[in-house]
Amino acid sequence: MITILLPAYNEEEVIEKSIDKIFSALKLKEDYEILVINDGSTDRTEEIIKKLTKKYKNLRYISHEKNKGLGGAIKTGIKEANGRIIIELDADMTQPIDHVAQMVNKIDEGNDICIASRYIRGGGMKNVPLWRVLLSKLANKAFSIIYFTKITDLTSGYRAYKSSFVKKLDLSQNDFSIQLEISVKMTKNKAKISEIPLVLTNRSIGSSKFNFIKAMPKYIPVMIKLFFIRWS
Ligand SMILES: Nc1nc2c(ncn2[C@@H]2O[C@H](COP(=O)(O)OP(=O)(O)OP(=O)(O)O)[C@@H](O)[C@H]2O)c(=O)[nH]1
Ligand SMILES: [Mg+2]
Repeated sequence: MITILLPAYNEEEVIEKSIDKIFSALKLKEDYEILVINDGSTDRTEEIIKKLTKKYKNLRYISHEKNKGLGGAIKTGIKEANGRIIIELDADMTQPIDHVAQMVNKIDEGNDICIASRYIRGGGMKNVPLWRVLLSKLANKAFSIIYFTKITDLTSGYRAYKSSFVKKLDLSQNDFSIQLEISVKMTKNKAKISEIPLVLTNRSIGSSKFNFIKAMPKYIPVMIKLFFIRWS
């Protein structure tokens, strides 16, 4: 069994399309479940997912009463996932679903994590505003040096984990920095790491939950904390 983990916060415009797309396009040799973490959405996200559970028996969801943030949602998802492999994916259809089979293969080859990376050959971003491209590129370059890791895209939200490995990590971040935290802790714990190229497209449905101005000041203490964890 494989778990497709979808964190969703106020995604009423895209969540149905996203789930329909996965169930129609994803062909795996093994059973899979979609696990949606509805993170205290205040729009119709929960109502839509609930309706879809009648259509798809392999769709499960967990709702947080209040919004905990992306990290809070990912932590719940990792804990509750039944799969031997967990594939984490954004709910906004910006990442092509057809990479999943390849990522499953990478885990089956003995890797503990496979990241869909924008920064290896063949990867990139399409229609994403230039300031975000440059900022993300620069930050990830710096992260891979500071944390001395093979991972080139430490903040990618599209990745596969060997369940037993990621479930053992002690995770604490509740916001977008959870991706960085997992990347650094995987490295620290000597995980076998692999990457495949990802071409990320800009979100065309719904609205972005990433607020750079809000996120940046919170990121700095996390970066420092992770530095000490990495080198302790
Ligand atoms: N559970 C949960 N999910 C969240 C939260 N914030 C964002 N997400 C989800 O995390 C994923 C990534 O958020 P996005 O808004 O797409 O952020 P982004 O990919 O950096 O930016 P855009 O694609 O430009 O919007 C989406 O599936 C969101 O629904 C949150 O507070 N809780
Ligand atoms: Mg997105």
